[in-house]
Amino acid sequence: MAFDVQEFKKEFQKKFEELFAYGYESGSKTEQYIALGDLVRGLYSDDWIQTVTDYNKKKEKQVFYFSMEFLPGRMLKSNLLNMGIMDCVKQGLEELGLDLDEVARAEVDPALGNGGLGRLASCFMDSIASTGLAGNGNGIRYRYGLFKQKFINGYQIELPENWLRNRNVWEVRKENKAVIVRFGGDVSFTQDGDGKLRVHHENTRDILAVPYDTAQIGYNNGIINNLRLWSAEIPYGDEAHFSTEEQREEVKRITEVLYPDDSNYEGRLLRVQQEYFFSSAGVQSIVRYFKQLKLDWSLFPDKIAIHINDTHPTLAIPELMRILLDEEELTWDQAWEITKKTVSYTNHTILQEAMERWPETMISDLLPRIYQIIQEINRRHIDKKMPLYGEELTQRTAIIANGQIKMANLAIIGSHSVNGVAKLHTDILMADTLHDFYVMYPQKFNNKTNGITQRRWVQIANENLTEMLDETIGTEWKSDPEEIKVLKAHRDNKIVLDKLEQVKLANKKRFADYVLKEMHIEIDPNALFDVQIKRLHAYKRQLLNVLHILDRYLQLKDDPKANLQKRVFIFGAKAAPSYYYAKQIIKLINAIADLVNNDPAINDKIKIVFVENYGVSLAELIIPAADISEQISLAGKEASGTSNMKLMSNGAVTMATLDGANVEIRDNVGDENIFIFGLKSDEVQEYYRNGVYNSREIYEKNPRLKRILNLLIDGSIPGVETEGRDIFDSLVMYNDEYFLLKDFDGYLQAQYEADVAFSDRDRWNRMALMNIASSGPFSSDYTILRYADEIWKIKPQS
Ligand code: 26M
Repeated sequence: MAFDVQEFKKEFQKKFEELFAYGYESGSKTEQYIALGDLVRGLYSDDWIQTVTDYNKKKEKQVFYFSMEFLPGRMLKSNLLNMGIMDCVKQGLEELGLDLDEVARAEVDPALGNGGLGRLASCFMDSIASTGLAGNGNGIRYRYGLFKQKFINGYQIELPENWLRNRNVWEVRKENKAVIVRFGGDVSFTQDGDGKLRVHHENTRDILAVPYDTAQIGYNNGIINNLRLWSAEIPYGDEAHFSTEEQREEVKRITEVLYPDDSNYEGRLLRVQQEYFFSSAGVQSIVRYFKQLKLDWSLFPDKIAIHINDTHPTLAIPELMRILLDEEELTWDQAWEITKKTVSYTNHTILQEAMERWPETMISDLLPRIYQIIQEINRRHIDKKMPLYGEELTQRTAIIANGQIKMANLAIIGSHSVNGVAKLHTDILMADTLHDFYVMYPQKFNNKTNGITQRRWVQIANENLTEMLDETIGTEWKSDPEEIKVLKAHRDNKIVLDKLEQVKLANKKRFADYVLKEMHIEIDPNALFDVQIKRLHAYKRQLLNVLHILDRYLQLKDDPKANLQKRVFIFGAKAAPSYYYAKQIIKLINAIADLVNNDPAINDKIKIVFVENYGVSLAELIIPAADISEQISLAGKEASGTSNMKLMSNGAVTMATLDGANVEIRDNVGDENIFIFGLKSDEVQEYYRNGVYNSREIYEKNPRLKRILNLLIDGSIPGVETEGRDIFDSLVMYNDEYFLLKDFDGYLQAQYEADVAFSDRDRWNRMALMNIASSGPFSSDYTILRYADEIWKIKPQS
């Protein structure tokens, strides 16, 4: 983008004065940020309009990525980077006496997602624009994002996250693009003169869906796509139907707050309202766009792809059917062909408790017409498959059973593609979780291993590494992430390895400063930084990490001079507010942190840092500072993981079970550059099947482990009387559902091997280098190009 520093300075000052009617010097950081954001938005508006105009003119096929969650992180720097004006703006601000990083920190991080699934959606939005694909996001503009986490006396407390407290400079409200979403009402049919059956849907409760659009800027390519988030409002001129405060509240409630669960489904009416609200609004605006192209309906799938991120937007399927049948008067067979060809679905979990199933009566009351359509889809499915696959298998694939509607079944039957998010995950879906469907529709199943965007996770989060890479291998890797592999040629180059060590050290110092300032804990940047950052869940086994820490603690208690590698254990994790056990683990970790961090006998050999309110912004600070990446879920449980990829790209060495995408990471980086331990997925399956696992026996027979576990119940850790007992019981008395005790020995061994490796600086730096150099294939750019090529059938714009 043509733009020079002097011009920028003038424009910035002008913009600031226009907005705030005084000079920028006297403004707050927030005001400076708003002025800068506003200016930047003005700079890309032409390209934004141009991109949309081009797509429309060329009638290019477009993908619409439907997701209940997006976790974009702060957008200022990523917009500057992708527009190619980062350096210019940085220098201009500097000349005005301002620091870009400080100004950027004034942006509120929009936490409109829970974790992996939401962040993946945002990496994908960046990659879709950056690879030059015509794509759009479709989601919800929650008034409140994921709760803000606080620790009080070591317990997690949830506070509302009012992310819109300052002006959101990136969004554009588009009232003229609003649509009506209808709930409830009565459905009736009449036979008209022309012999056609007409559907009448009356007495509905009508909600206005107003879109807020945010630009998704491609990397140095002039392409700007759109992320559309919908907000629920009272329809204009319909105030009569919403005369009571209660009625008005009900409307607002629909897009008020993000559900803070990422693994446990609950059949809540409000949740399904949210799901239908944004699915319907999205489908309606797509149909409106398609109609303006004036093409035959049969061409719909040639112009539109709708991708559903997990089952949350599955109602897009019956909604598209409804519009094609009732409003556009296509036949069932025409509508069904179009719908199937248009929709594709990604599965993100095999945990049974996370599978969405809605009570039939809830859907029939809330969405009577949609319910009829689901019934008809189900009826036809059963009729068609029964003669081919027999009663039993066919019934297991039914959408409606036992008074429940199974969303995954609807998503698979109503789409042409079903994908998992890592090779192992997809294999498990085909062989196990979704095996019945795999028998019926083998051609629908495919794998798309997740990816991340190195633009945010390396270029923005890790400027030190970026600079070092540019000096060492040039800048190719920035536009073609695979090119980072040429770094491998420097694996034995002592100068490069030392530089890499300096980069890591600088990042560790930056994090140490944060920890000192915000948490008043002093940590040594020369210690090994051991990082586990992800939602708190039993299957992710943060508790296994804790058992390892306690093992070190006991060694140092026995012998304060024990020759152990100095480590800082870093945790970031939110627990779902209703997930009692996860919250107990948070309390336990905080209690152990208090104990260990303040025990002089430990001599600072162990420090534990559990950051409050982990999210995208904190990830950007922690990941560049990590030495070890903890990816220790029970094999077969973590669909993919993506923090594993972010940490690897920043030179952390992975400590992992063979789960999710860890398998592919190992394949790429090689056994000598990763620490693998623990049960394999098929071994876990076998234990579940034959039921011979006995954790109590391991406890009794392993004195080292027994001593650790006893710490939980003998008062050694102050403040965790009930938590210690409950957690002990889950492991010893209730047979340790996630096999922590079984994997304990292997984990310890791998950890002590890591100590040895870390103490050999050249060896460790080489491992870090090999991880960075092997991370290219995990770019979401490649993932997205595979979605585009194999599922969506759309091509990058030239
Ligand atoms: C469902 C119903 C009600 C309320 C919330 C939910 C819900 C929300 C988010 C369920 C699951 C949600 O996310 C699951 C998730 O984040 N899965 C992760 O997806 C990542 C991207 O594919 C993977 O890398 C992780 O392994 C997987 O756990």
